[in-house]
Amino acid sequence: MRIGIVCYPTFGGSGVLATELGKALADKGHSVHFITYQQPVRLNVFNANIYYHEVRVPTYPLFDYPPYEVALASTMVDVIMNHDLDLLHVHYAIPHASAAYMARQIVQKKLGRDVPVITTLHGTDITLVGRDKMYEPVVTFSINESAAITAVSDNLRKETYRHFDISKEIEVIHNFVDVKRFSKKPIEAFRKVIAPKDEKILVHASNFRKVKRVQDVVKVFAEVKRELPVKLLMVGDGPERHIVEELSRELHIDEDVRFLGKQEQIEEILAISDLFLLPSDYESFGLAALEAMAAKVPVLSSNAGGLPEINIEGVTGYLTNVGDVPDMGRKALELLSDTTLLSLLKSQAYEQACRFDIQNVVPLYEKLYNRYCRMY
Ligand code: GMT
Repeated sequence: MRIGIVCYPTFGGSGVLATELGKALADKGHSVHFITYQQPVRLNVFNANIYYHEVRVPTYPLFDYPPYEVALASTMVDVIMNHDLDLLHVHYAIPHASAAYMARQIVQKKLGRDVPVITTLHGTDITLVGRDKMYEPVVTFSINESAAITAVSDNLRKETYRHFDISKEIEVIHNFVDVKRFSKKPIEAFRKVIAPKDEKILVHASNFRKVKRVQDVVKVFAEVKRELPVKLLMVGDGPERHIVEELSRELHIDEDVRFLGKQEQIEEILAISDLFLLPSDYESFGLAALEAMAAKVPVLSSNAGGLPEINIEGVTGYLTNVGDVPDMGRKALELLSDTTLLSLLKSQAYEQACRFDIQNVVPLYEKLYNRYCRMY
C-alpha cells in the first residue's frame, strides 16, 4: 500500500507512535509518506520505502497567524496525487483530521477518487485541546468524516464518546513498543557516572507540561531519598522544568537530580533505571511508561485515564490516586528496598510490554487499512 502519515514531528507520544508505525510499515514493504512540518525525531533511519514531505508554510506580513492548516491540506493533495496514495492516516485530530478532510474533498473533485482518511486519537486532542469551544465543532465534524477512527486506549474511546457527538464506531488499537529496541544491556560505565555508590535510579520522561505533574515526581523522590540512597533522572523539557529545578533546590535534593533534556537514546537511560515515575493528571495511554516496561523498568504511576490498561497494580508496578505523593513515596520505597520484589516486577513489566510489542500491533493497523482501501 501507499500510505500517507501525518503527525507532529516532536518528542510527543503521538509523533513517536506515528513514526514508529511508519517505519514498521516500510519494513514490511509498504511505501510510507510522512507529511509533517519538520523531520520527525524518531525518523532517524534510511529506508528506501520511506518518503518525507515537509509542509512549508509561506509567511506574509499580513498574516499574524500563518495558515498552517491550508499549507498542510495543500501538501496532502500534492502527495496524494503525485504518489498515488491509497490512504491517509492522521495522528492527533487537530488540525490533521480537518486538513485531511479538505484534502480528500479536493482530490475527489480533481480525480474522482476517494482517499480514505483514518484518524487516530491520541489524548490531548480530545481531553484538553479538542474540547475547547474554539475547536470542538471542527474536531467533531472531521472525526465523524473520517473513514475510520481509532483510539489508543479504551479510556480514550470512552472519553471521546463522552465529550463529542461521534456517530461512528471508534476502534481501540493500543499503542505499541518495539521491545527489541528497548531490551538494551545497561552500560555499566554510564550507570557508574550517575550512581557511583550503586544507588537505585528513578527516572521520569515527559514534555514537562502541567498535566504531567512533574513537581510530584520530585516530591516523591524527596520522600524516598529520606530513607534510601537514590538518584533521579529527569528526561525531556518543557514549561514546568524551571519550576521543578527550583523545587529540587528548595528540597535540598538537587545534587541527586539530573535534568538530561530531550534525549533521542532514551533506551540507554531506561536500561540503567530501576523505577519509572508517571504521576500525571491524565494519560490516554502513557507510551513513555510502556517504553520503560520494555526496558524492564517497573512503573509507579497515577491511576488516571488509560494508565491502568498498561500498568497493573502489584504486577508491573503500582498505581496511586492523582496527587497522592505520600502513597507514591511509600510504594516506591517498598519496591526499591526489596531486591526480590524489584526483580520480579522488572521481569513482569517486561512481559507486559511484550504483549504490546510492535509485531502484535502493526498487523492490526494493516488489517484496518485493507478494510477501508477495499471499501473505497
Ligand atoms: O502527553 C503529551 O503531552 C503528548 C501527547 C501527544 O499527543 O503526543 O501524548 C498523548 O499521546 C500519547 C501517544 O498515544 C499517549 O501515550 C499519551 O498518554 C497522551 N497524553 C495524554 O493523554 C496527556
